Amino acid sequence: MKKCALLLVVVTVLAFVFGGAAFAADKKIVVGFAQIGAESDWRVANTKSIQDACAEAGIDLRFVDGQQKQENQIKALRDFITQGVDVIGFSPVVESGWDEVIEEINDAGIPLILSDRTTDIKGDDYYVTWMGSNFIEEGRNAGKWLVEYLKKQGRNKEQINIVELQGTVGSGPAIDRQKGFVEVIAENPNLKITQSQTGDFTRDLGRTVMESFLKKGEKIDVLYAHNDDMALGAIQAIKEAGRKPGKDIIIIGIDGVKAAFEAIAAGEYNCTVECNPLLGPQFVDAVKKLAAGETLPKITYSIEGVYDETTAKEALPTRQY
Ligand code: GZL
Repeated sequence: MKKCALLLVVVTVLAFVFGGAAFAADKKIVVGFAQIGAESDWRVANTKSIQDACAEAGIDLRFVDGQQKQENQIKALRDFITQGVDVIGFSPVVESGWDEVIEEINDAGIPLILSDRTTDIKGDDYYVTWMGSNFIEEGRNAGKWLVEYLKKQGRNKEQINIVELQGTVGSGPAIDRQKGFVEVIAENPNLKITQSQTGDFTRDLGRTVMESFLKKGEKIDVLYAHNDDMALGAIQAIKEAGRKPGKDIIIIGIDGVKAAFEAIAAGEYNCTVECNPLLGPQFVDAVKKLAAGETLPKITYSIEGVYDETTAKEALPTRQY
């Protein structure tokens, strides 16, 4: 018996010394996941995907909802270290402010999987793998769709005023979706962003900020929202202002949630750029590969589409989130 115990200690020490995690062969894999919150339909679908995939794989998932507060996520990460979980999964609510706790995770020798959002920490040796979307590409796709749509409408010479609902200030998707969109419209001098403010990725704030945009009384031709939830909230404000969403004001959002497809089918929304939240199976696959000692790719991008009134209605029955 003593020999087995000694062997187990040696294996565990070696695993930590060589920076590997010590997955005990005879027990369930324990994963700590620090989620951002439940701020949008996208996030709710993302959480369900991770929880369902972990349950199906028999993984012991310690799941914490950070309620969109960085301090809650940092506390959860520290708790996972204390619990000695095998793997930590994490979607950082904003890009900065993680250096200290990430160092503690690395010092504890617990492998870190980034899912969805990223941090501004330099280099990529602090995490094992990252899976999610190319947010700059999503912003570019939104801009490209708008340029094409205006061309088809014969409005590519008209001065077009765009209002923008940004995501959570300082978050990867907000920074990069703005970057990608601005890159495309900069090539079209008739397109101008006249008002831009954060709606923090929520419907409520999307509605109230859109109300304030409308109250200014300036010409508004397009709404570009960094997620569908803010756009869906803004649609309420547009209707309350006696305007026709999808007609008087062209509306473009990102995520591809079911409610956006339904709004497009109803003629109240024009385009949604897909951002796949169903990362659970990919996340579990990465955990299993880690436990098997396999190496993982640093980055895995989701494959995503762009949907508008020509495609959304047909795709609606197949949508999973
Ligand atoms: C994008 C994700 C964003 C969604 C929002 O990958 O981080 O957060 O676009 C969600 O709906 O709140």
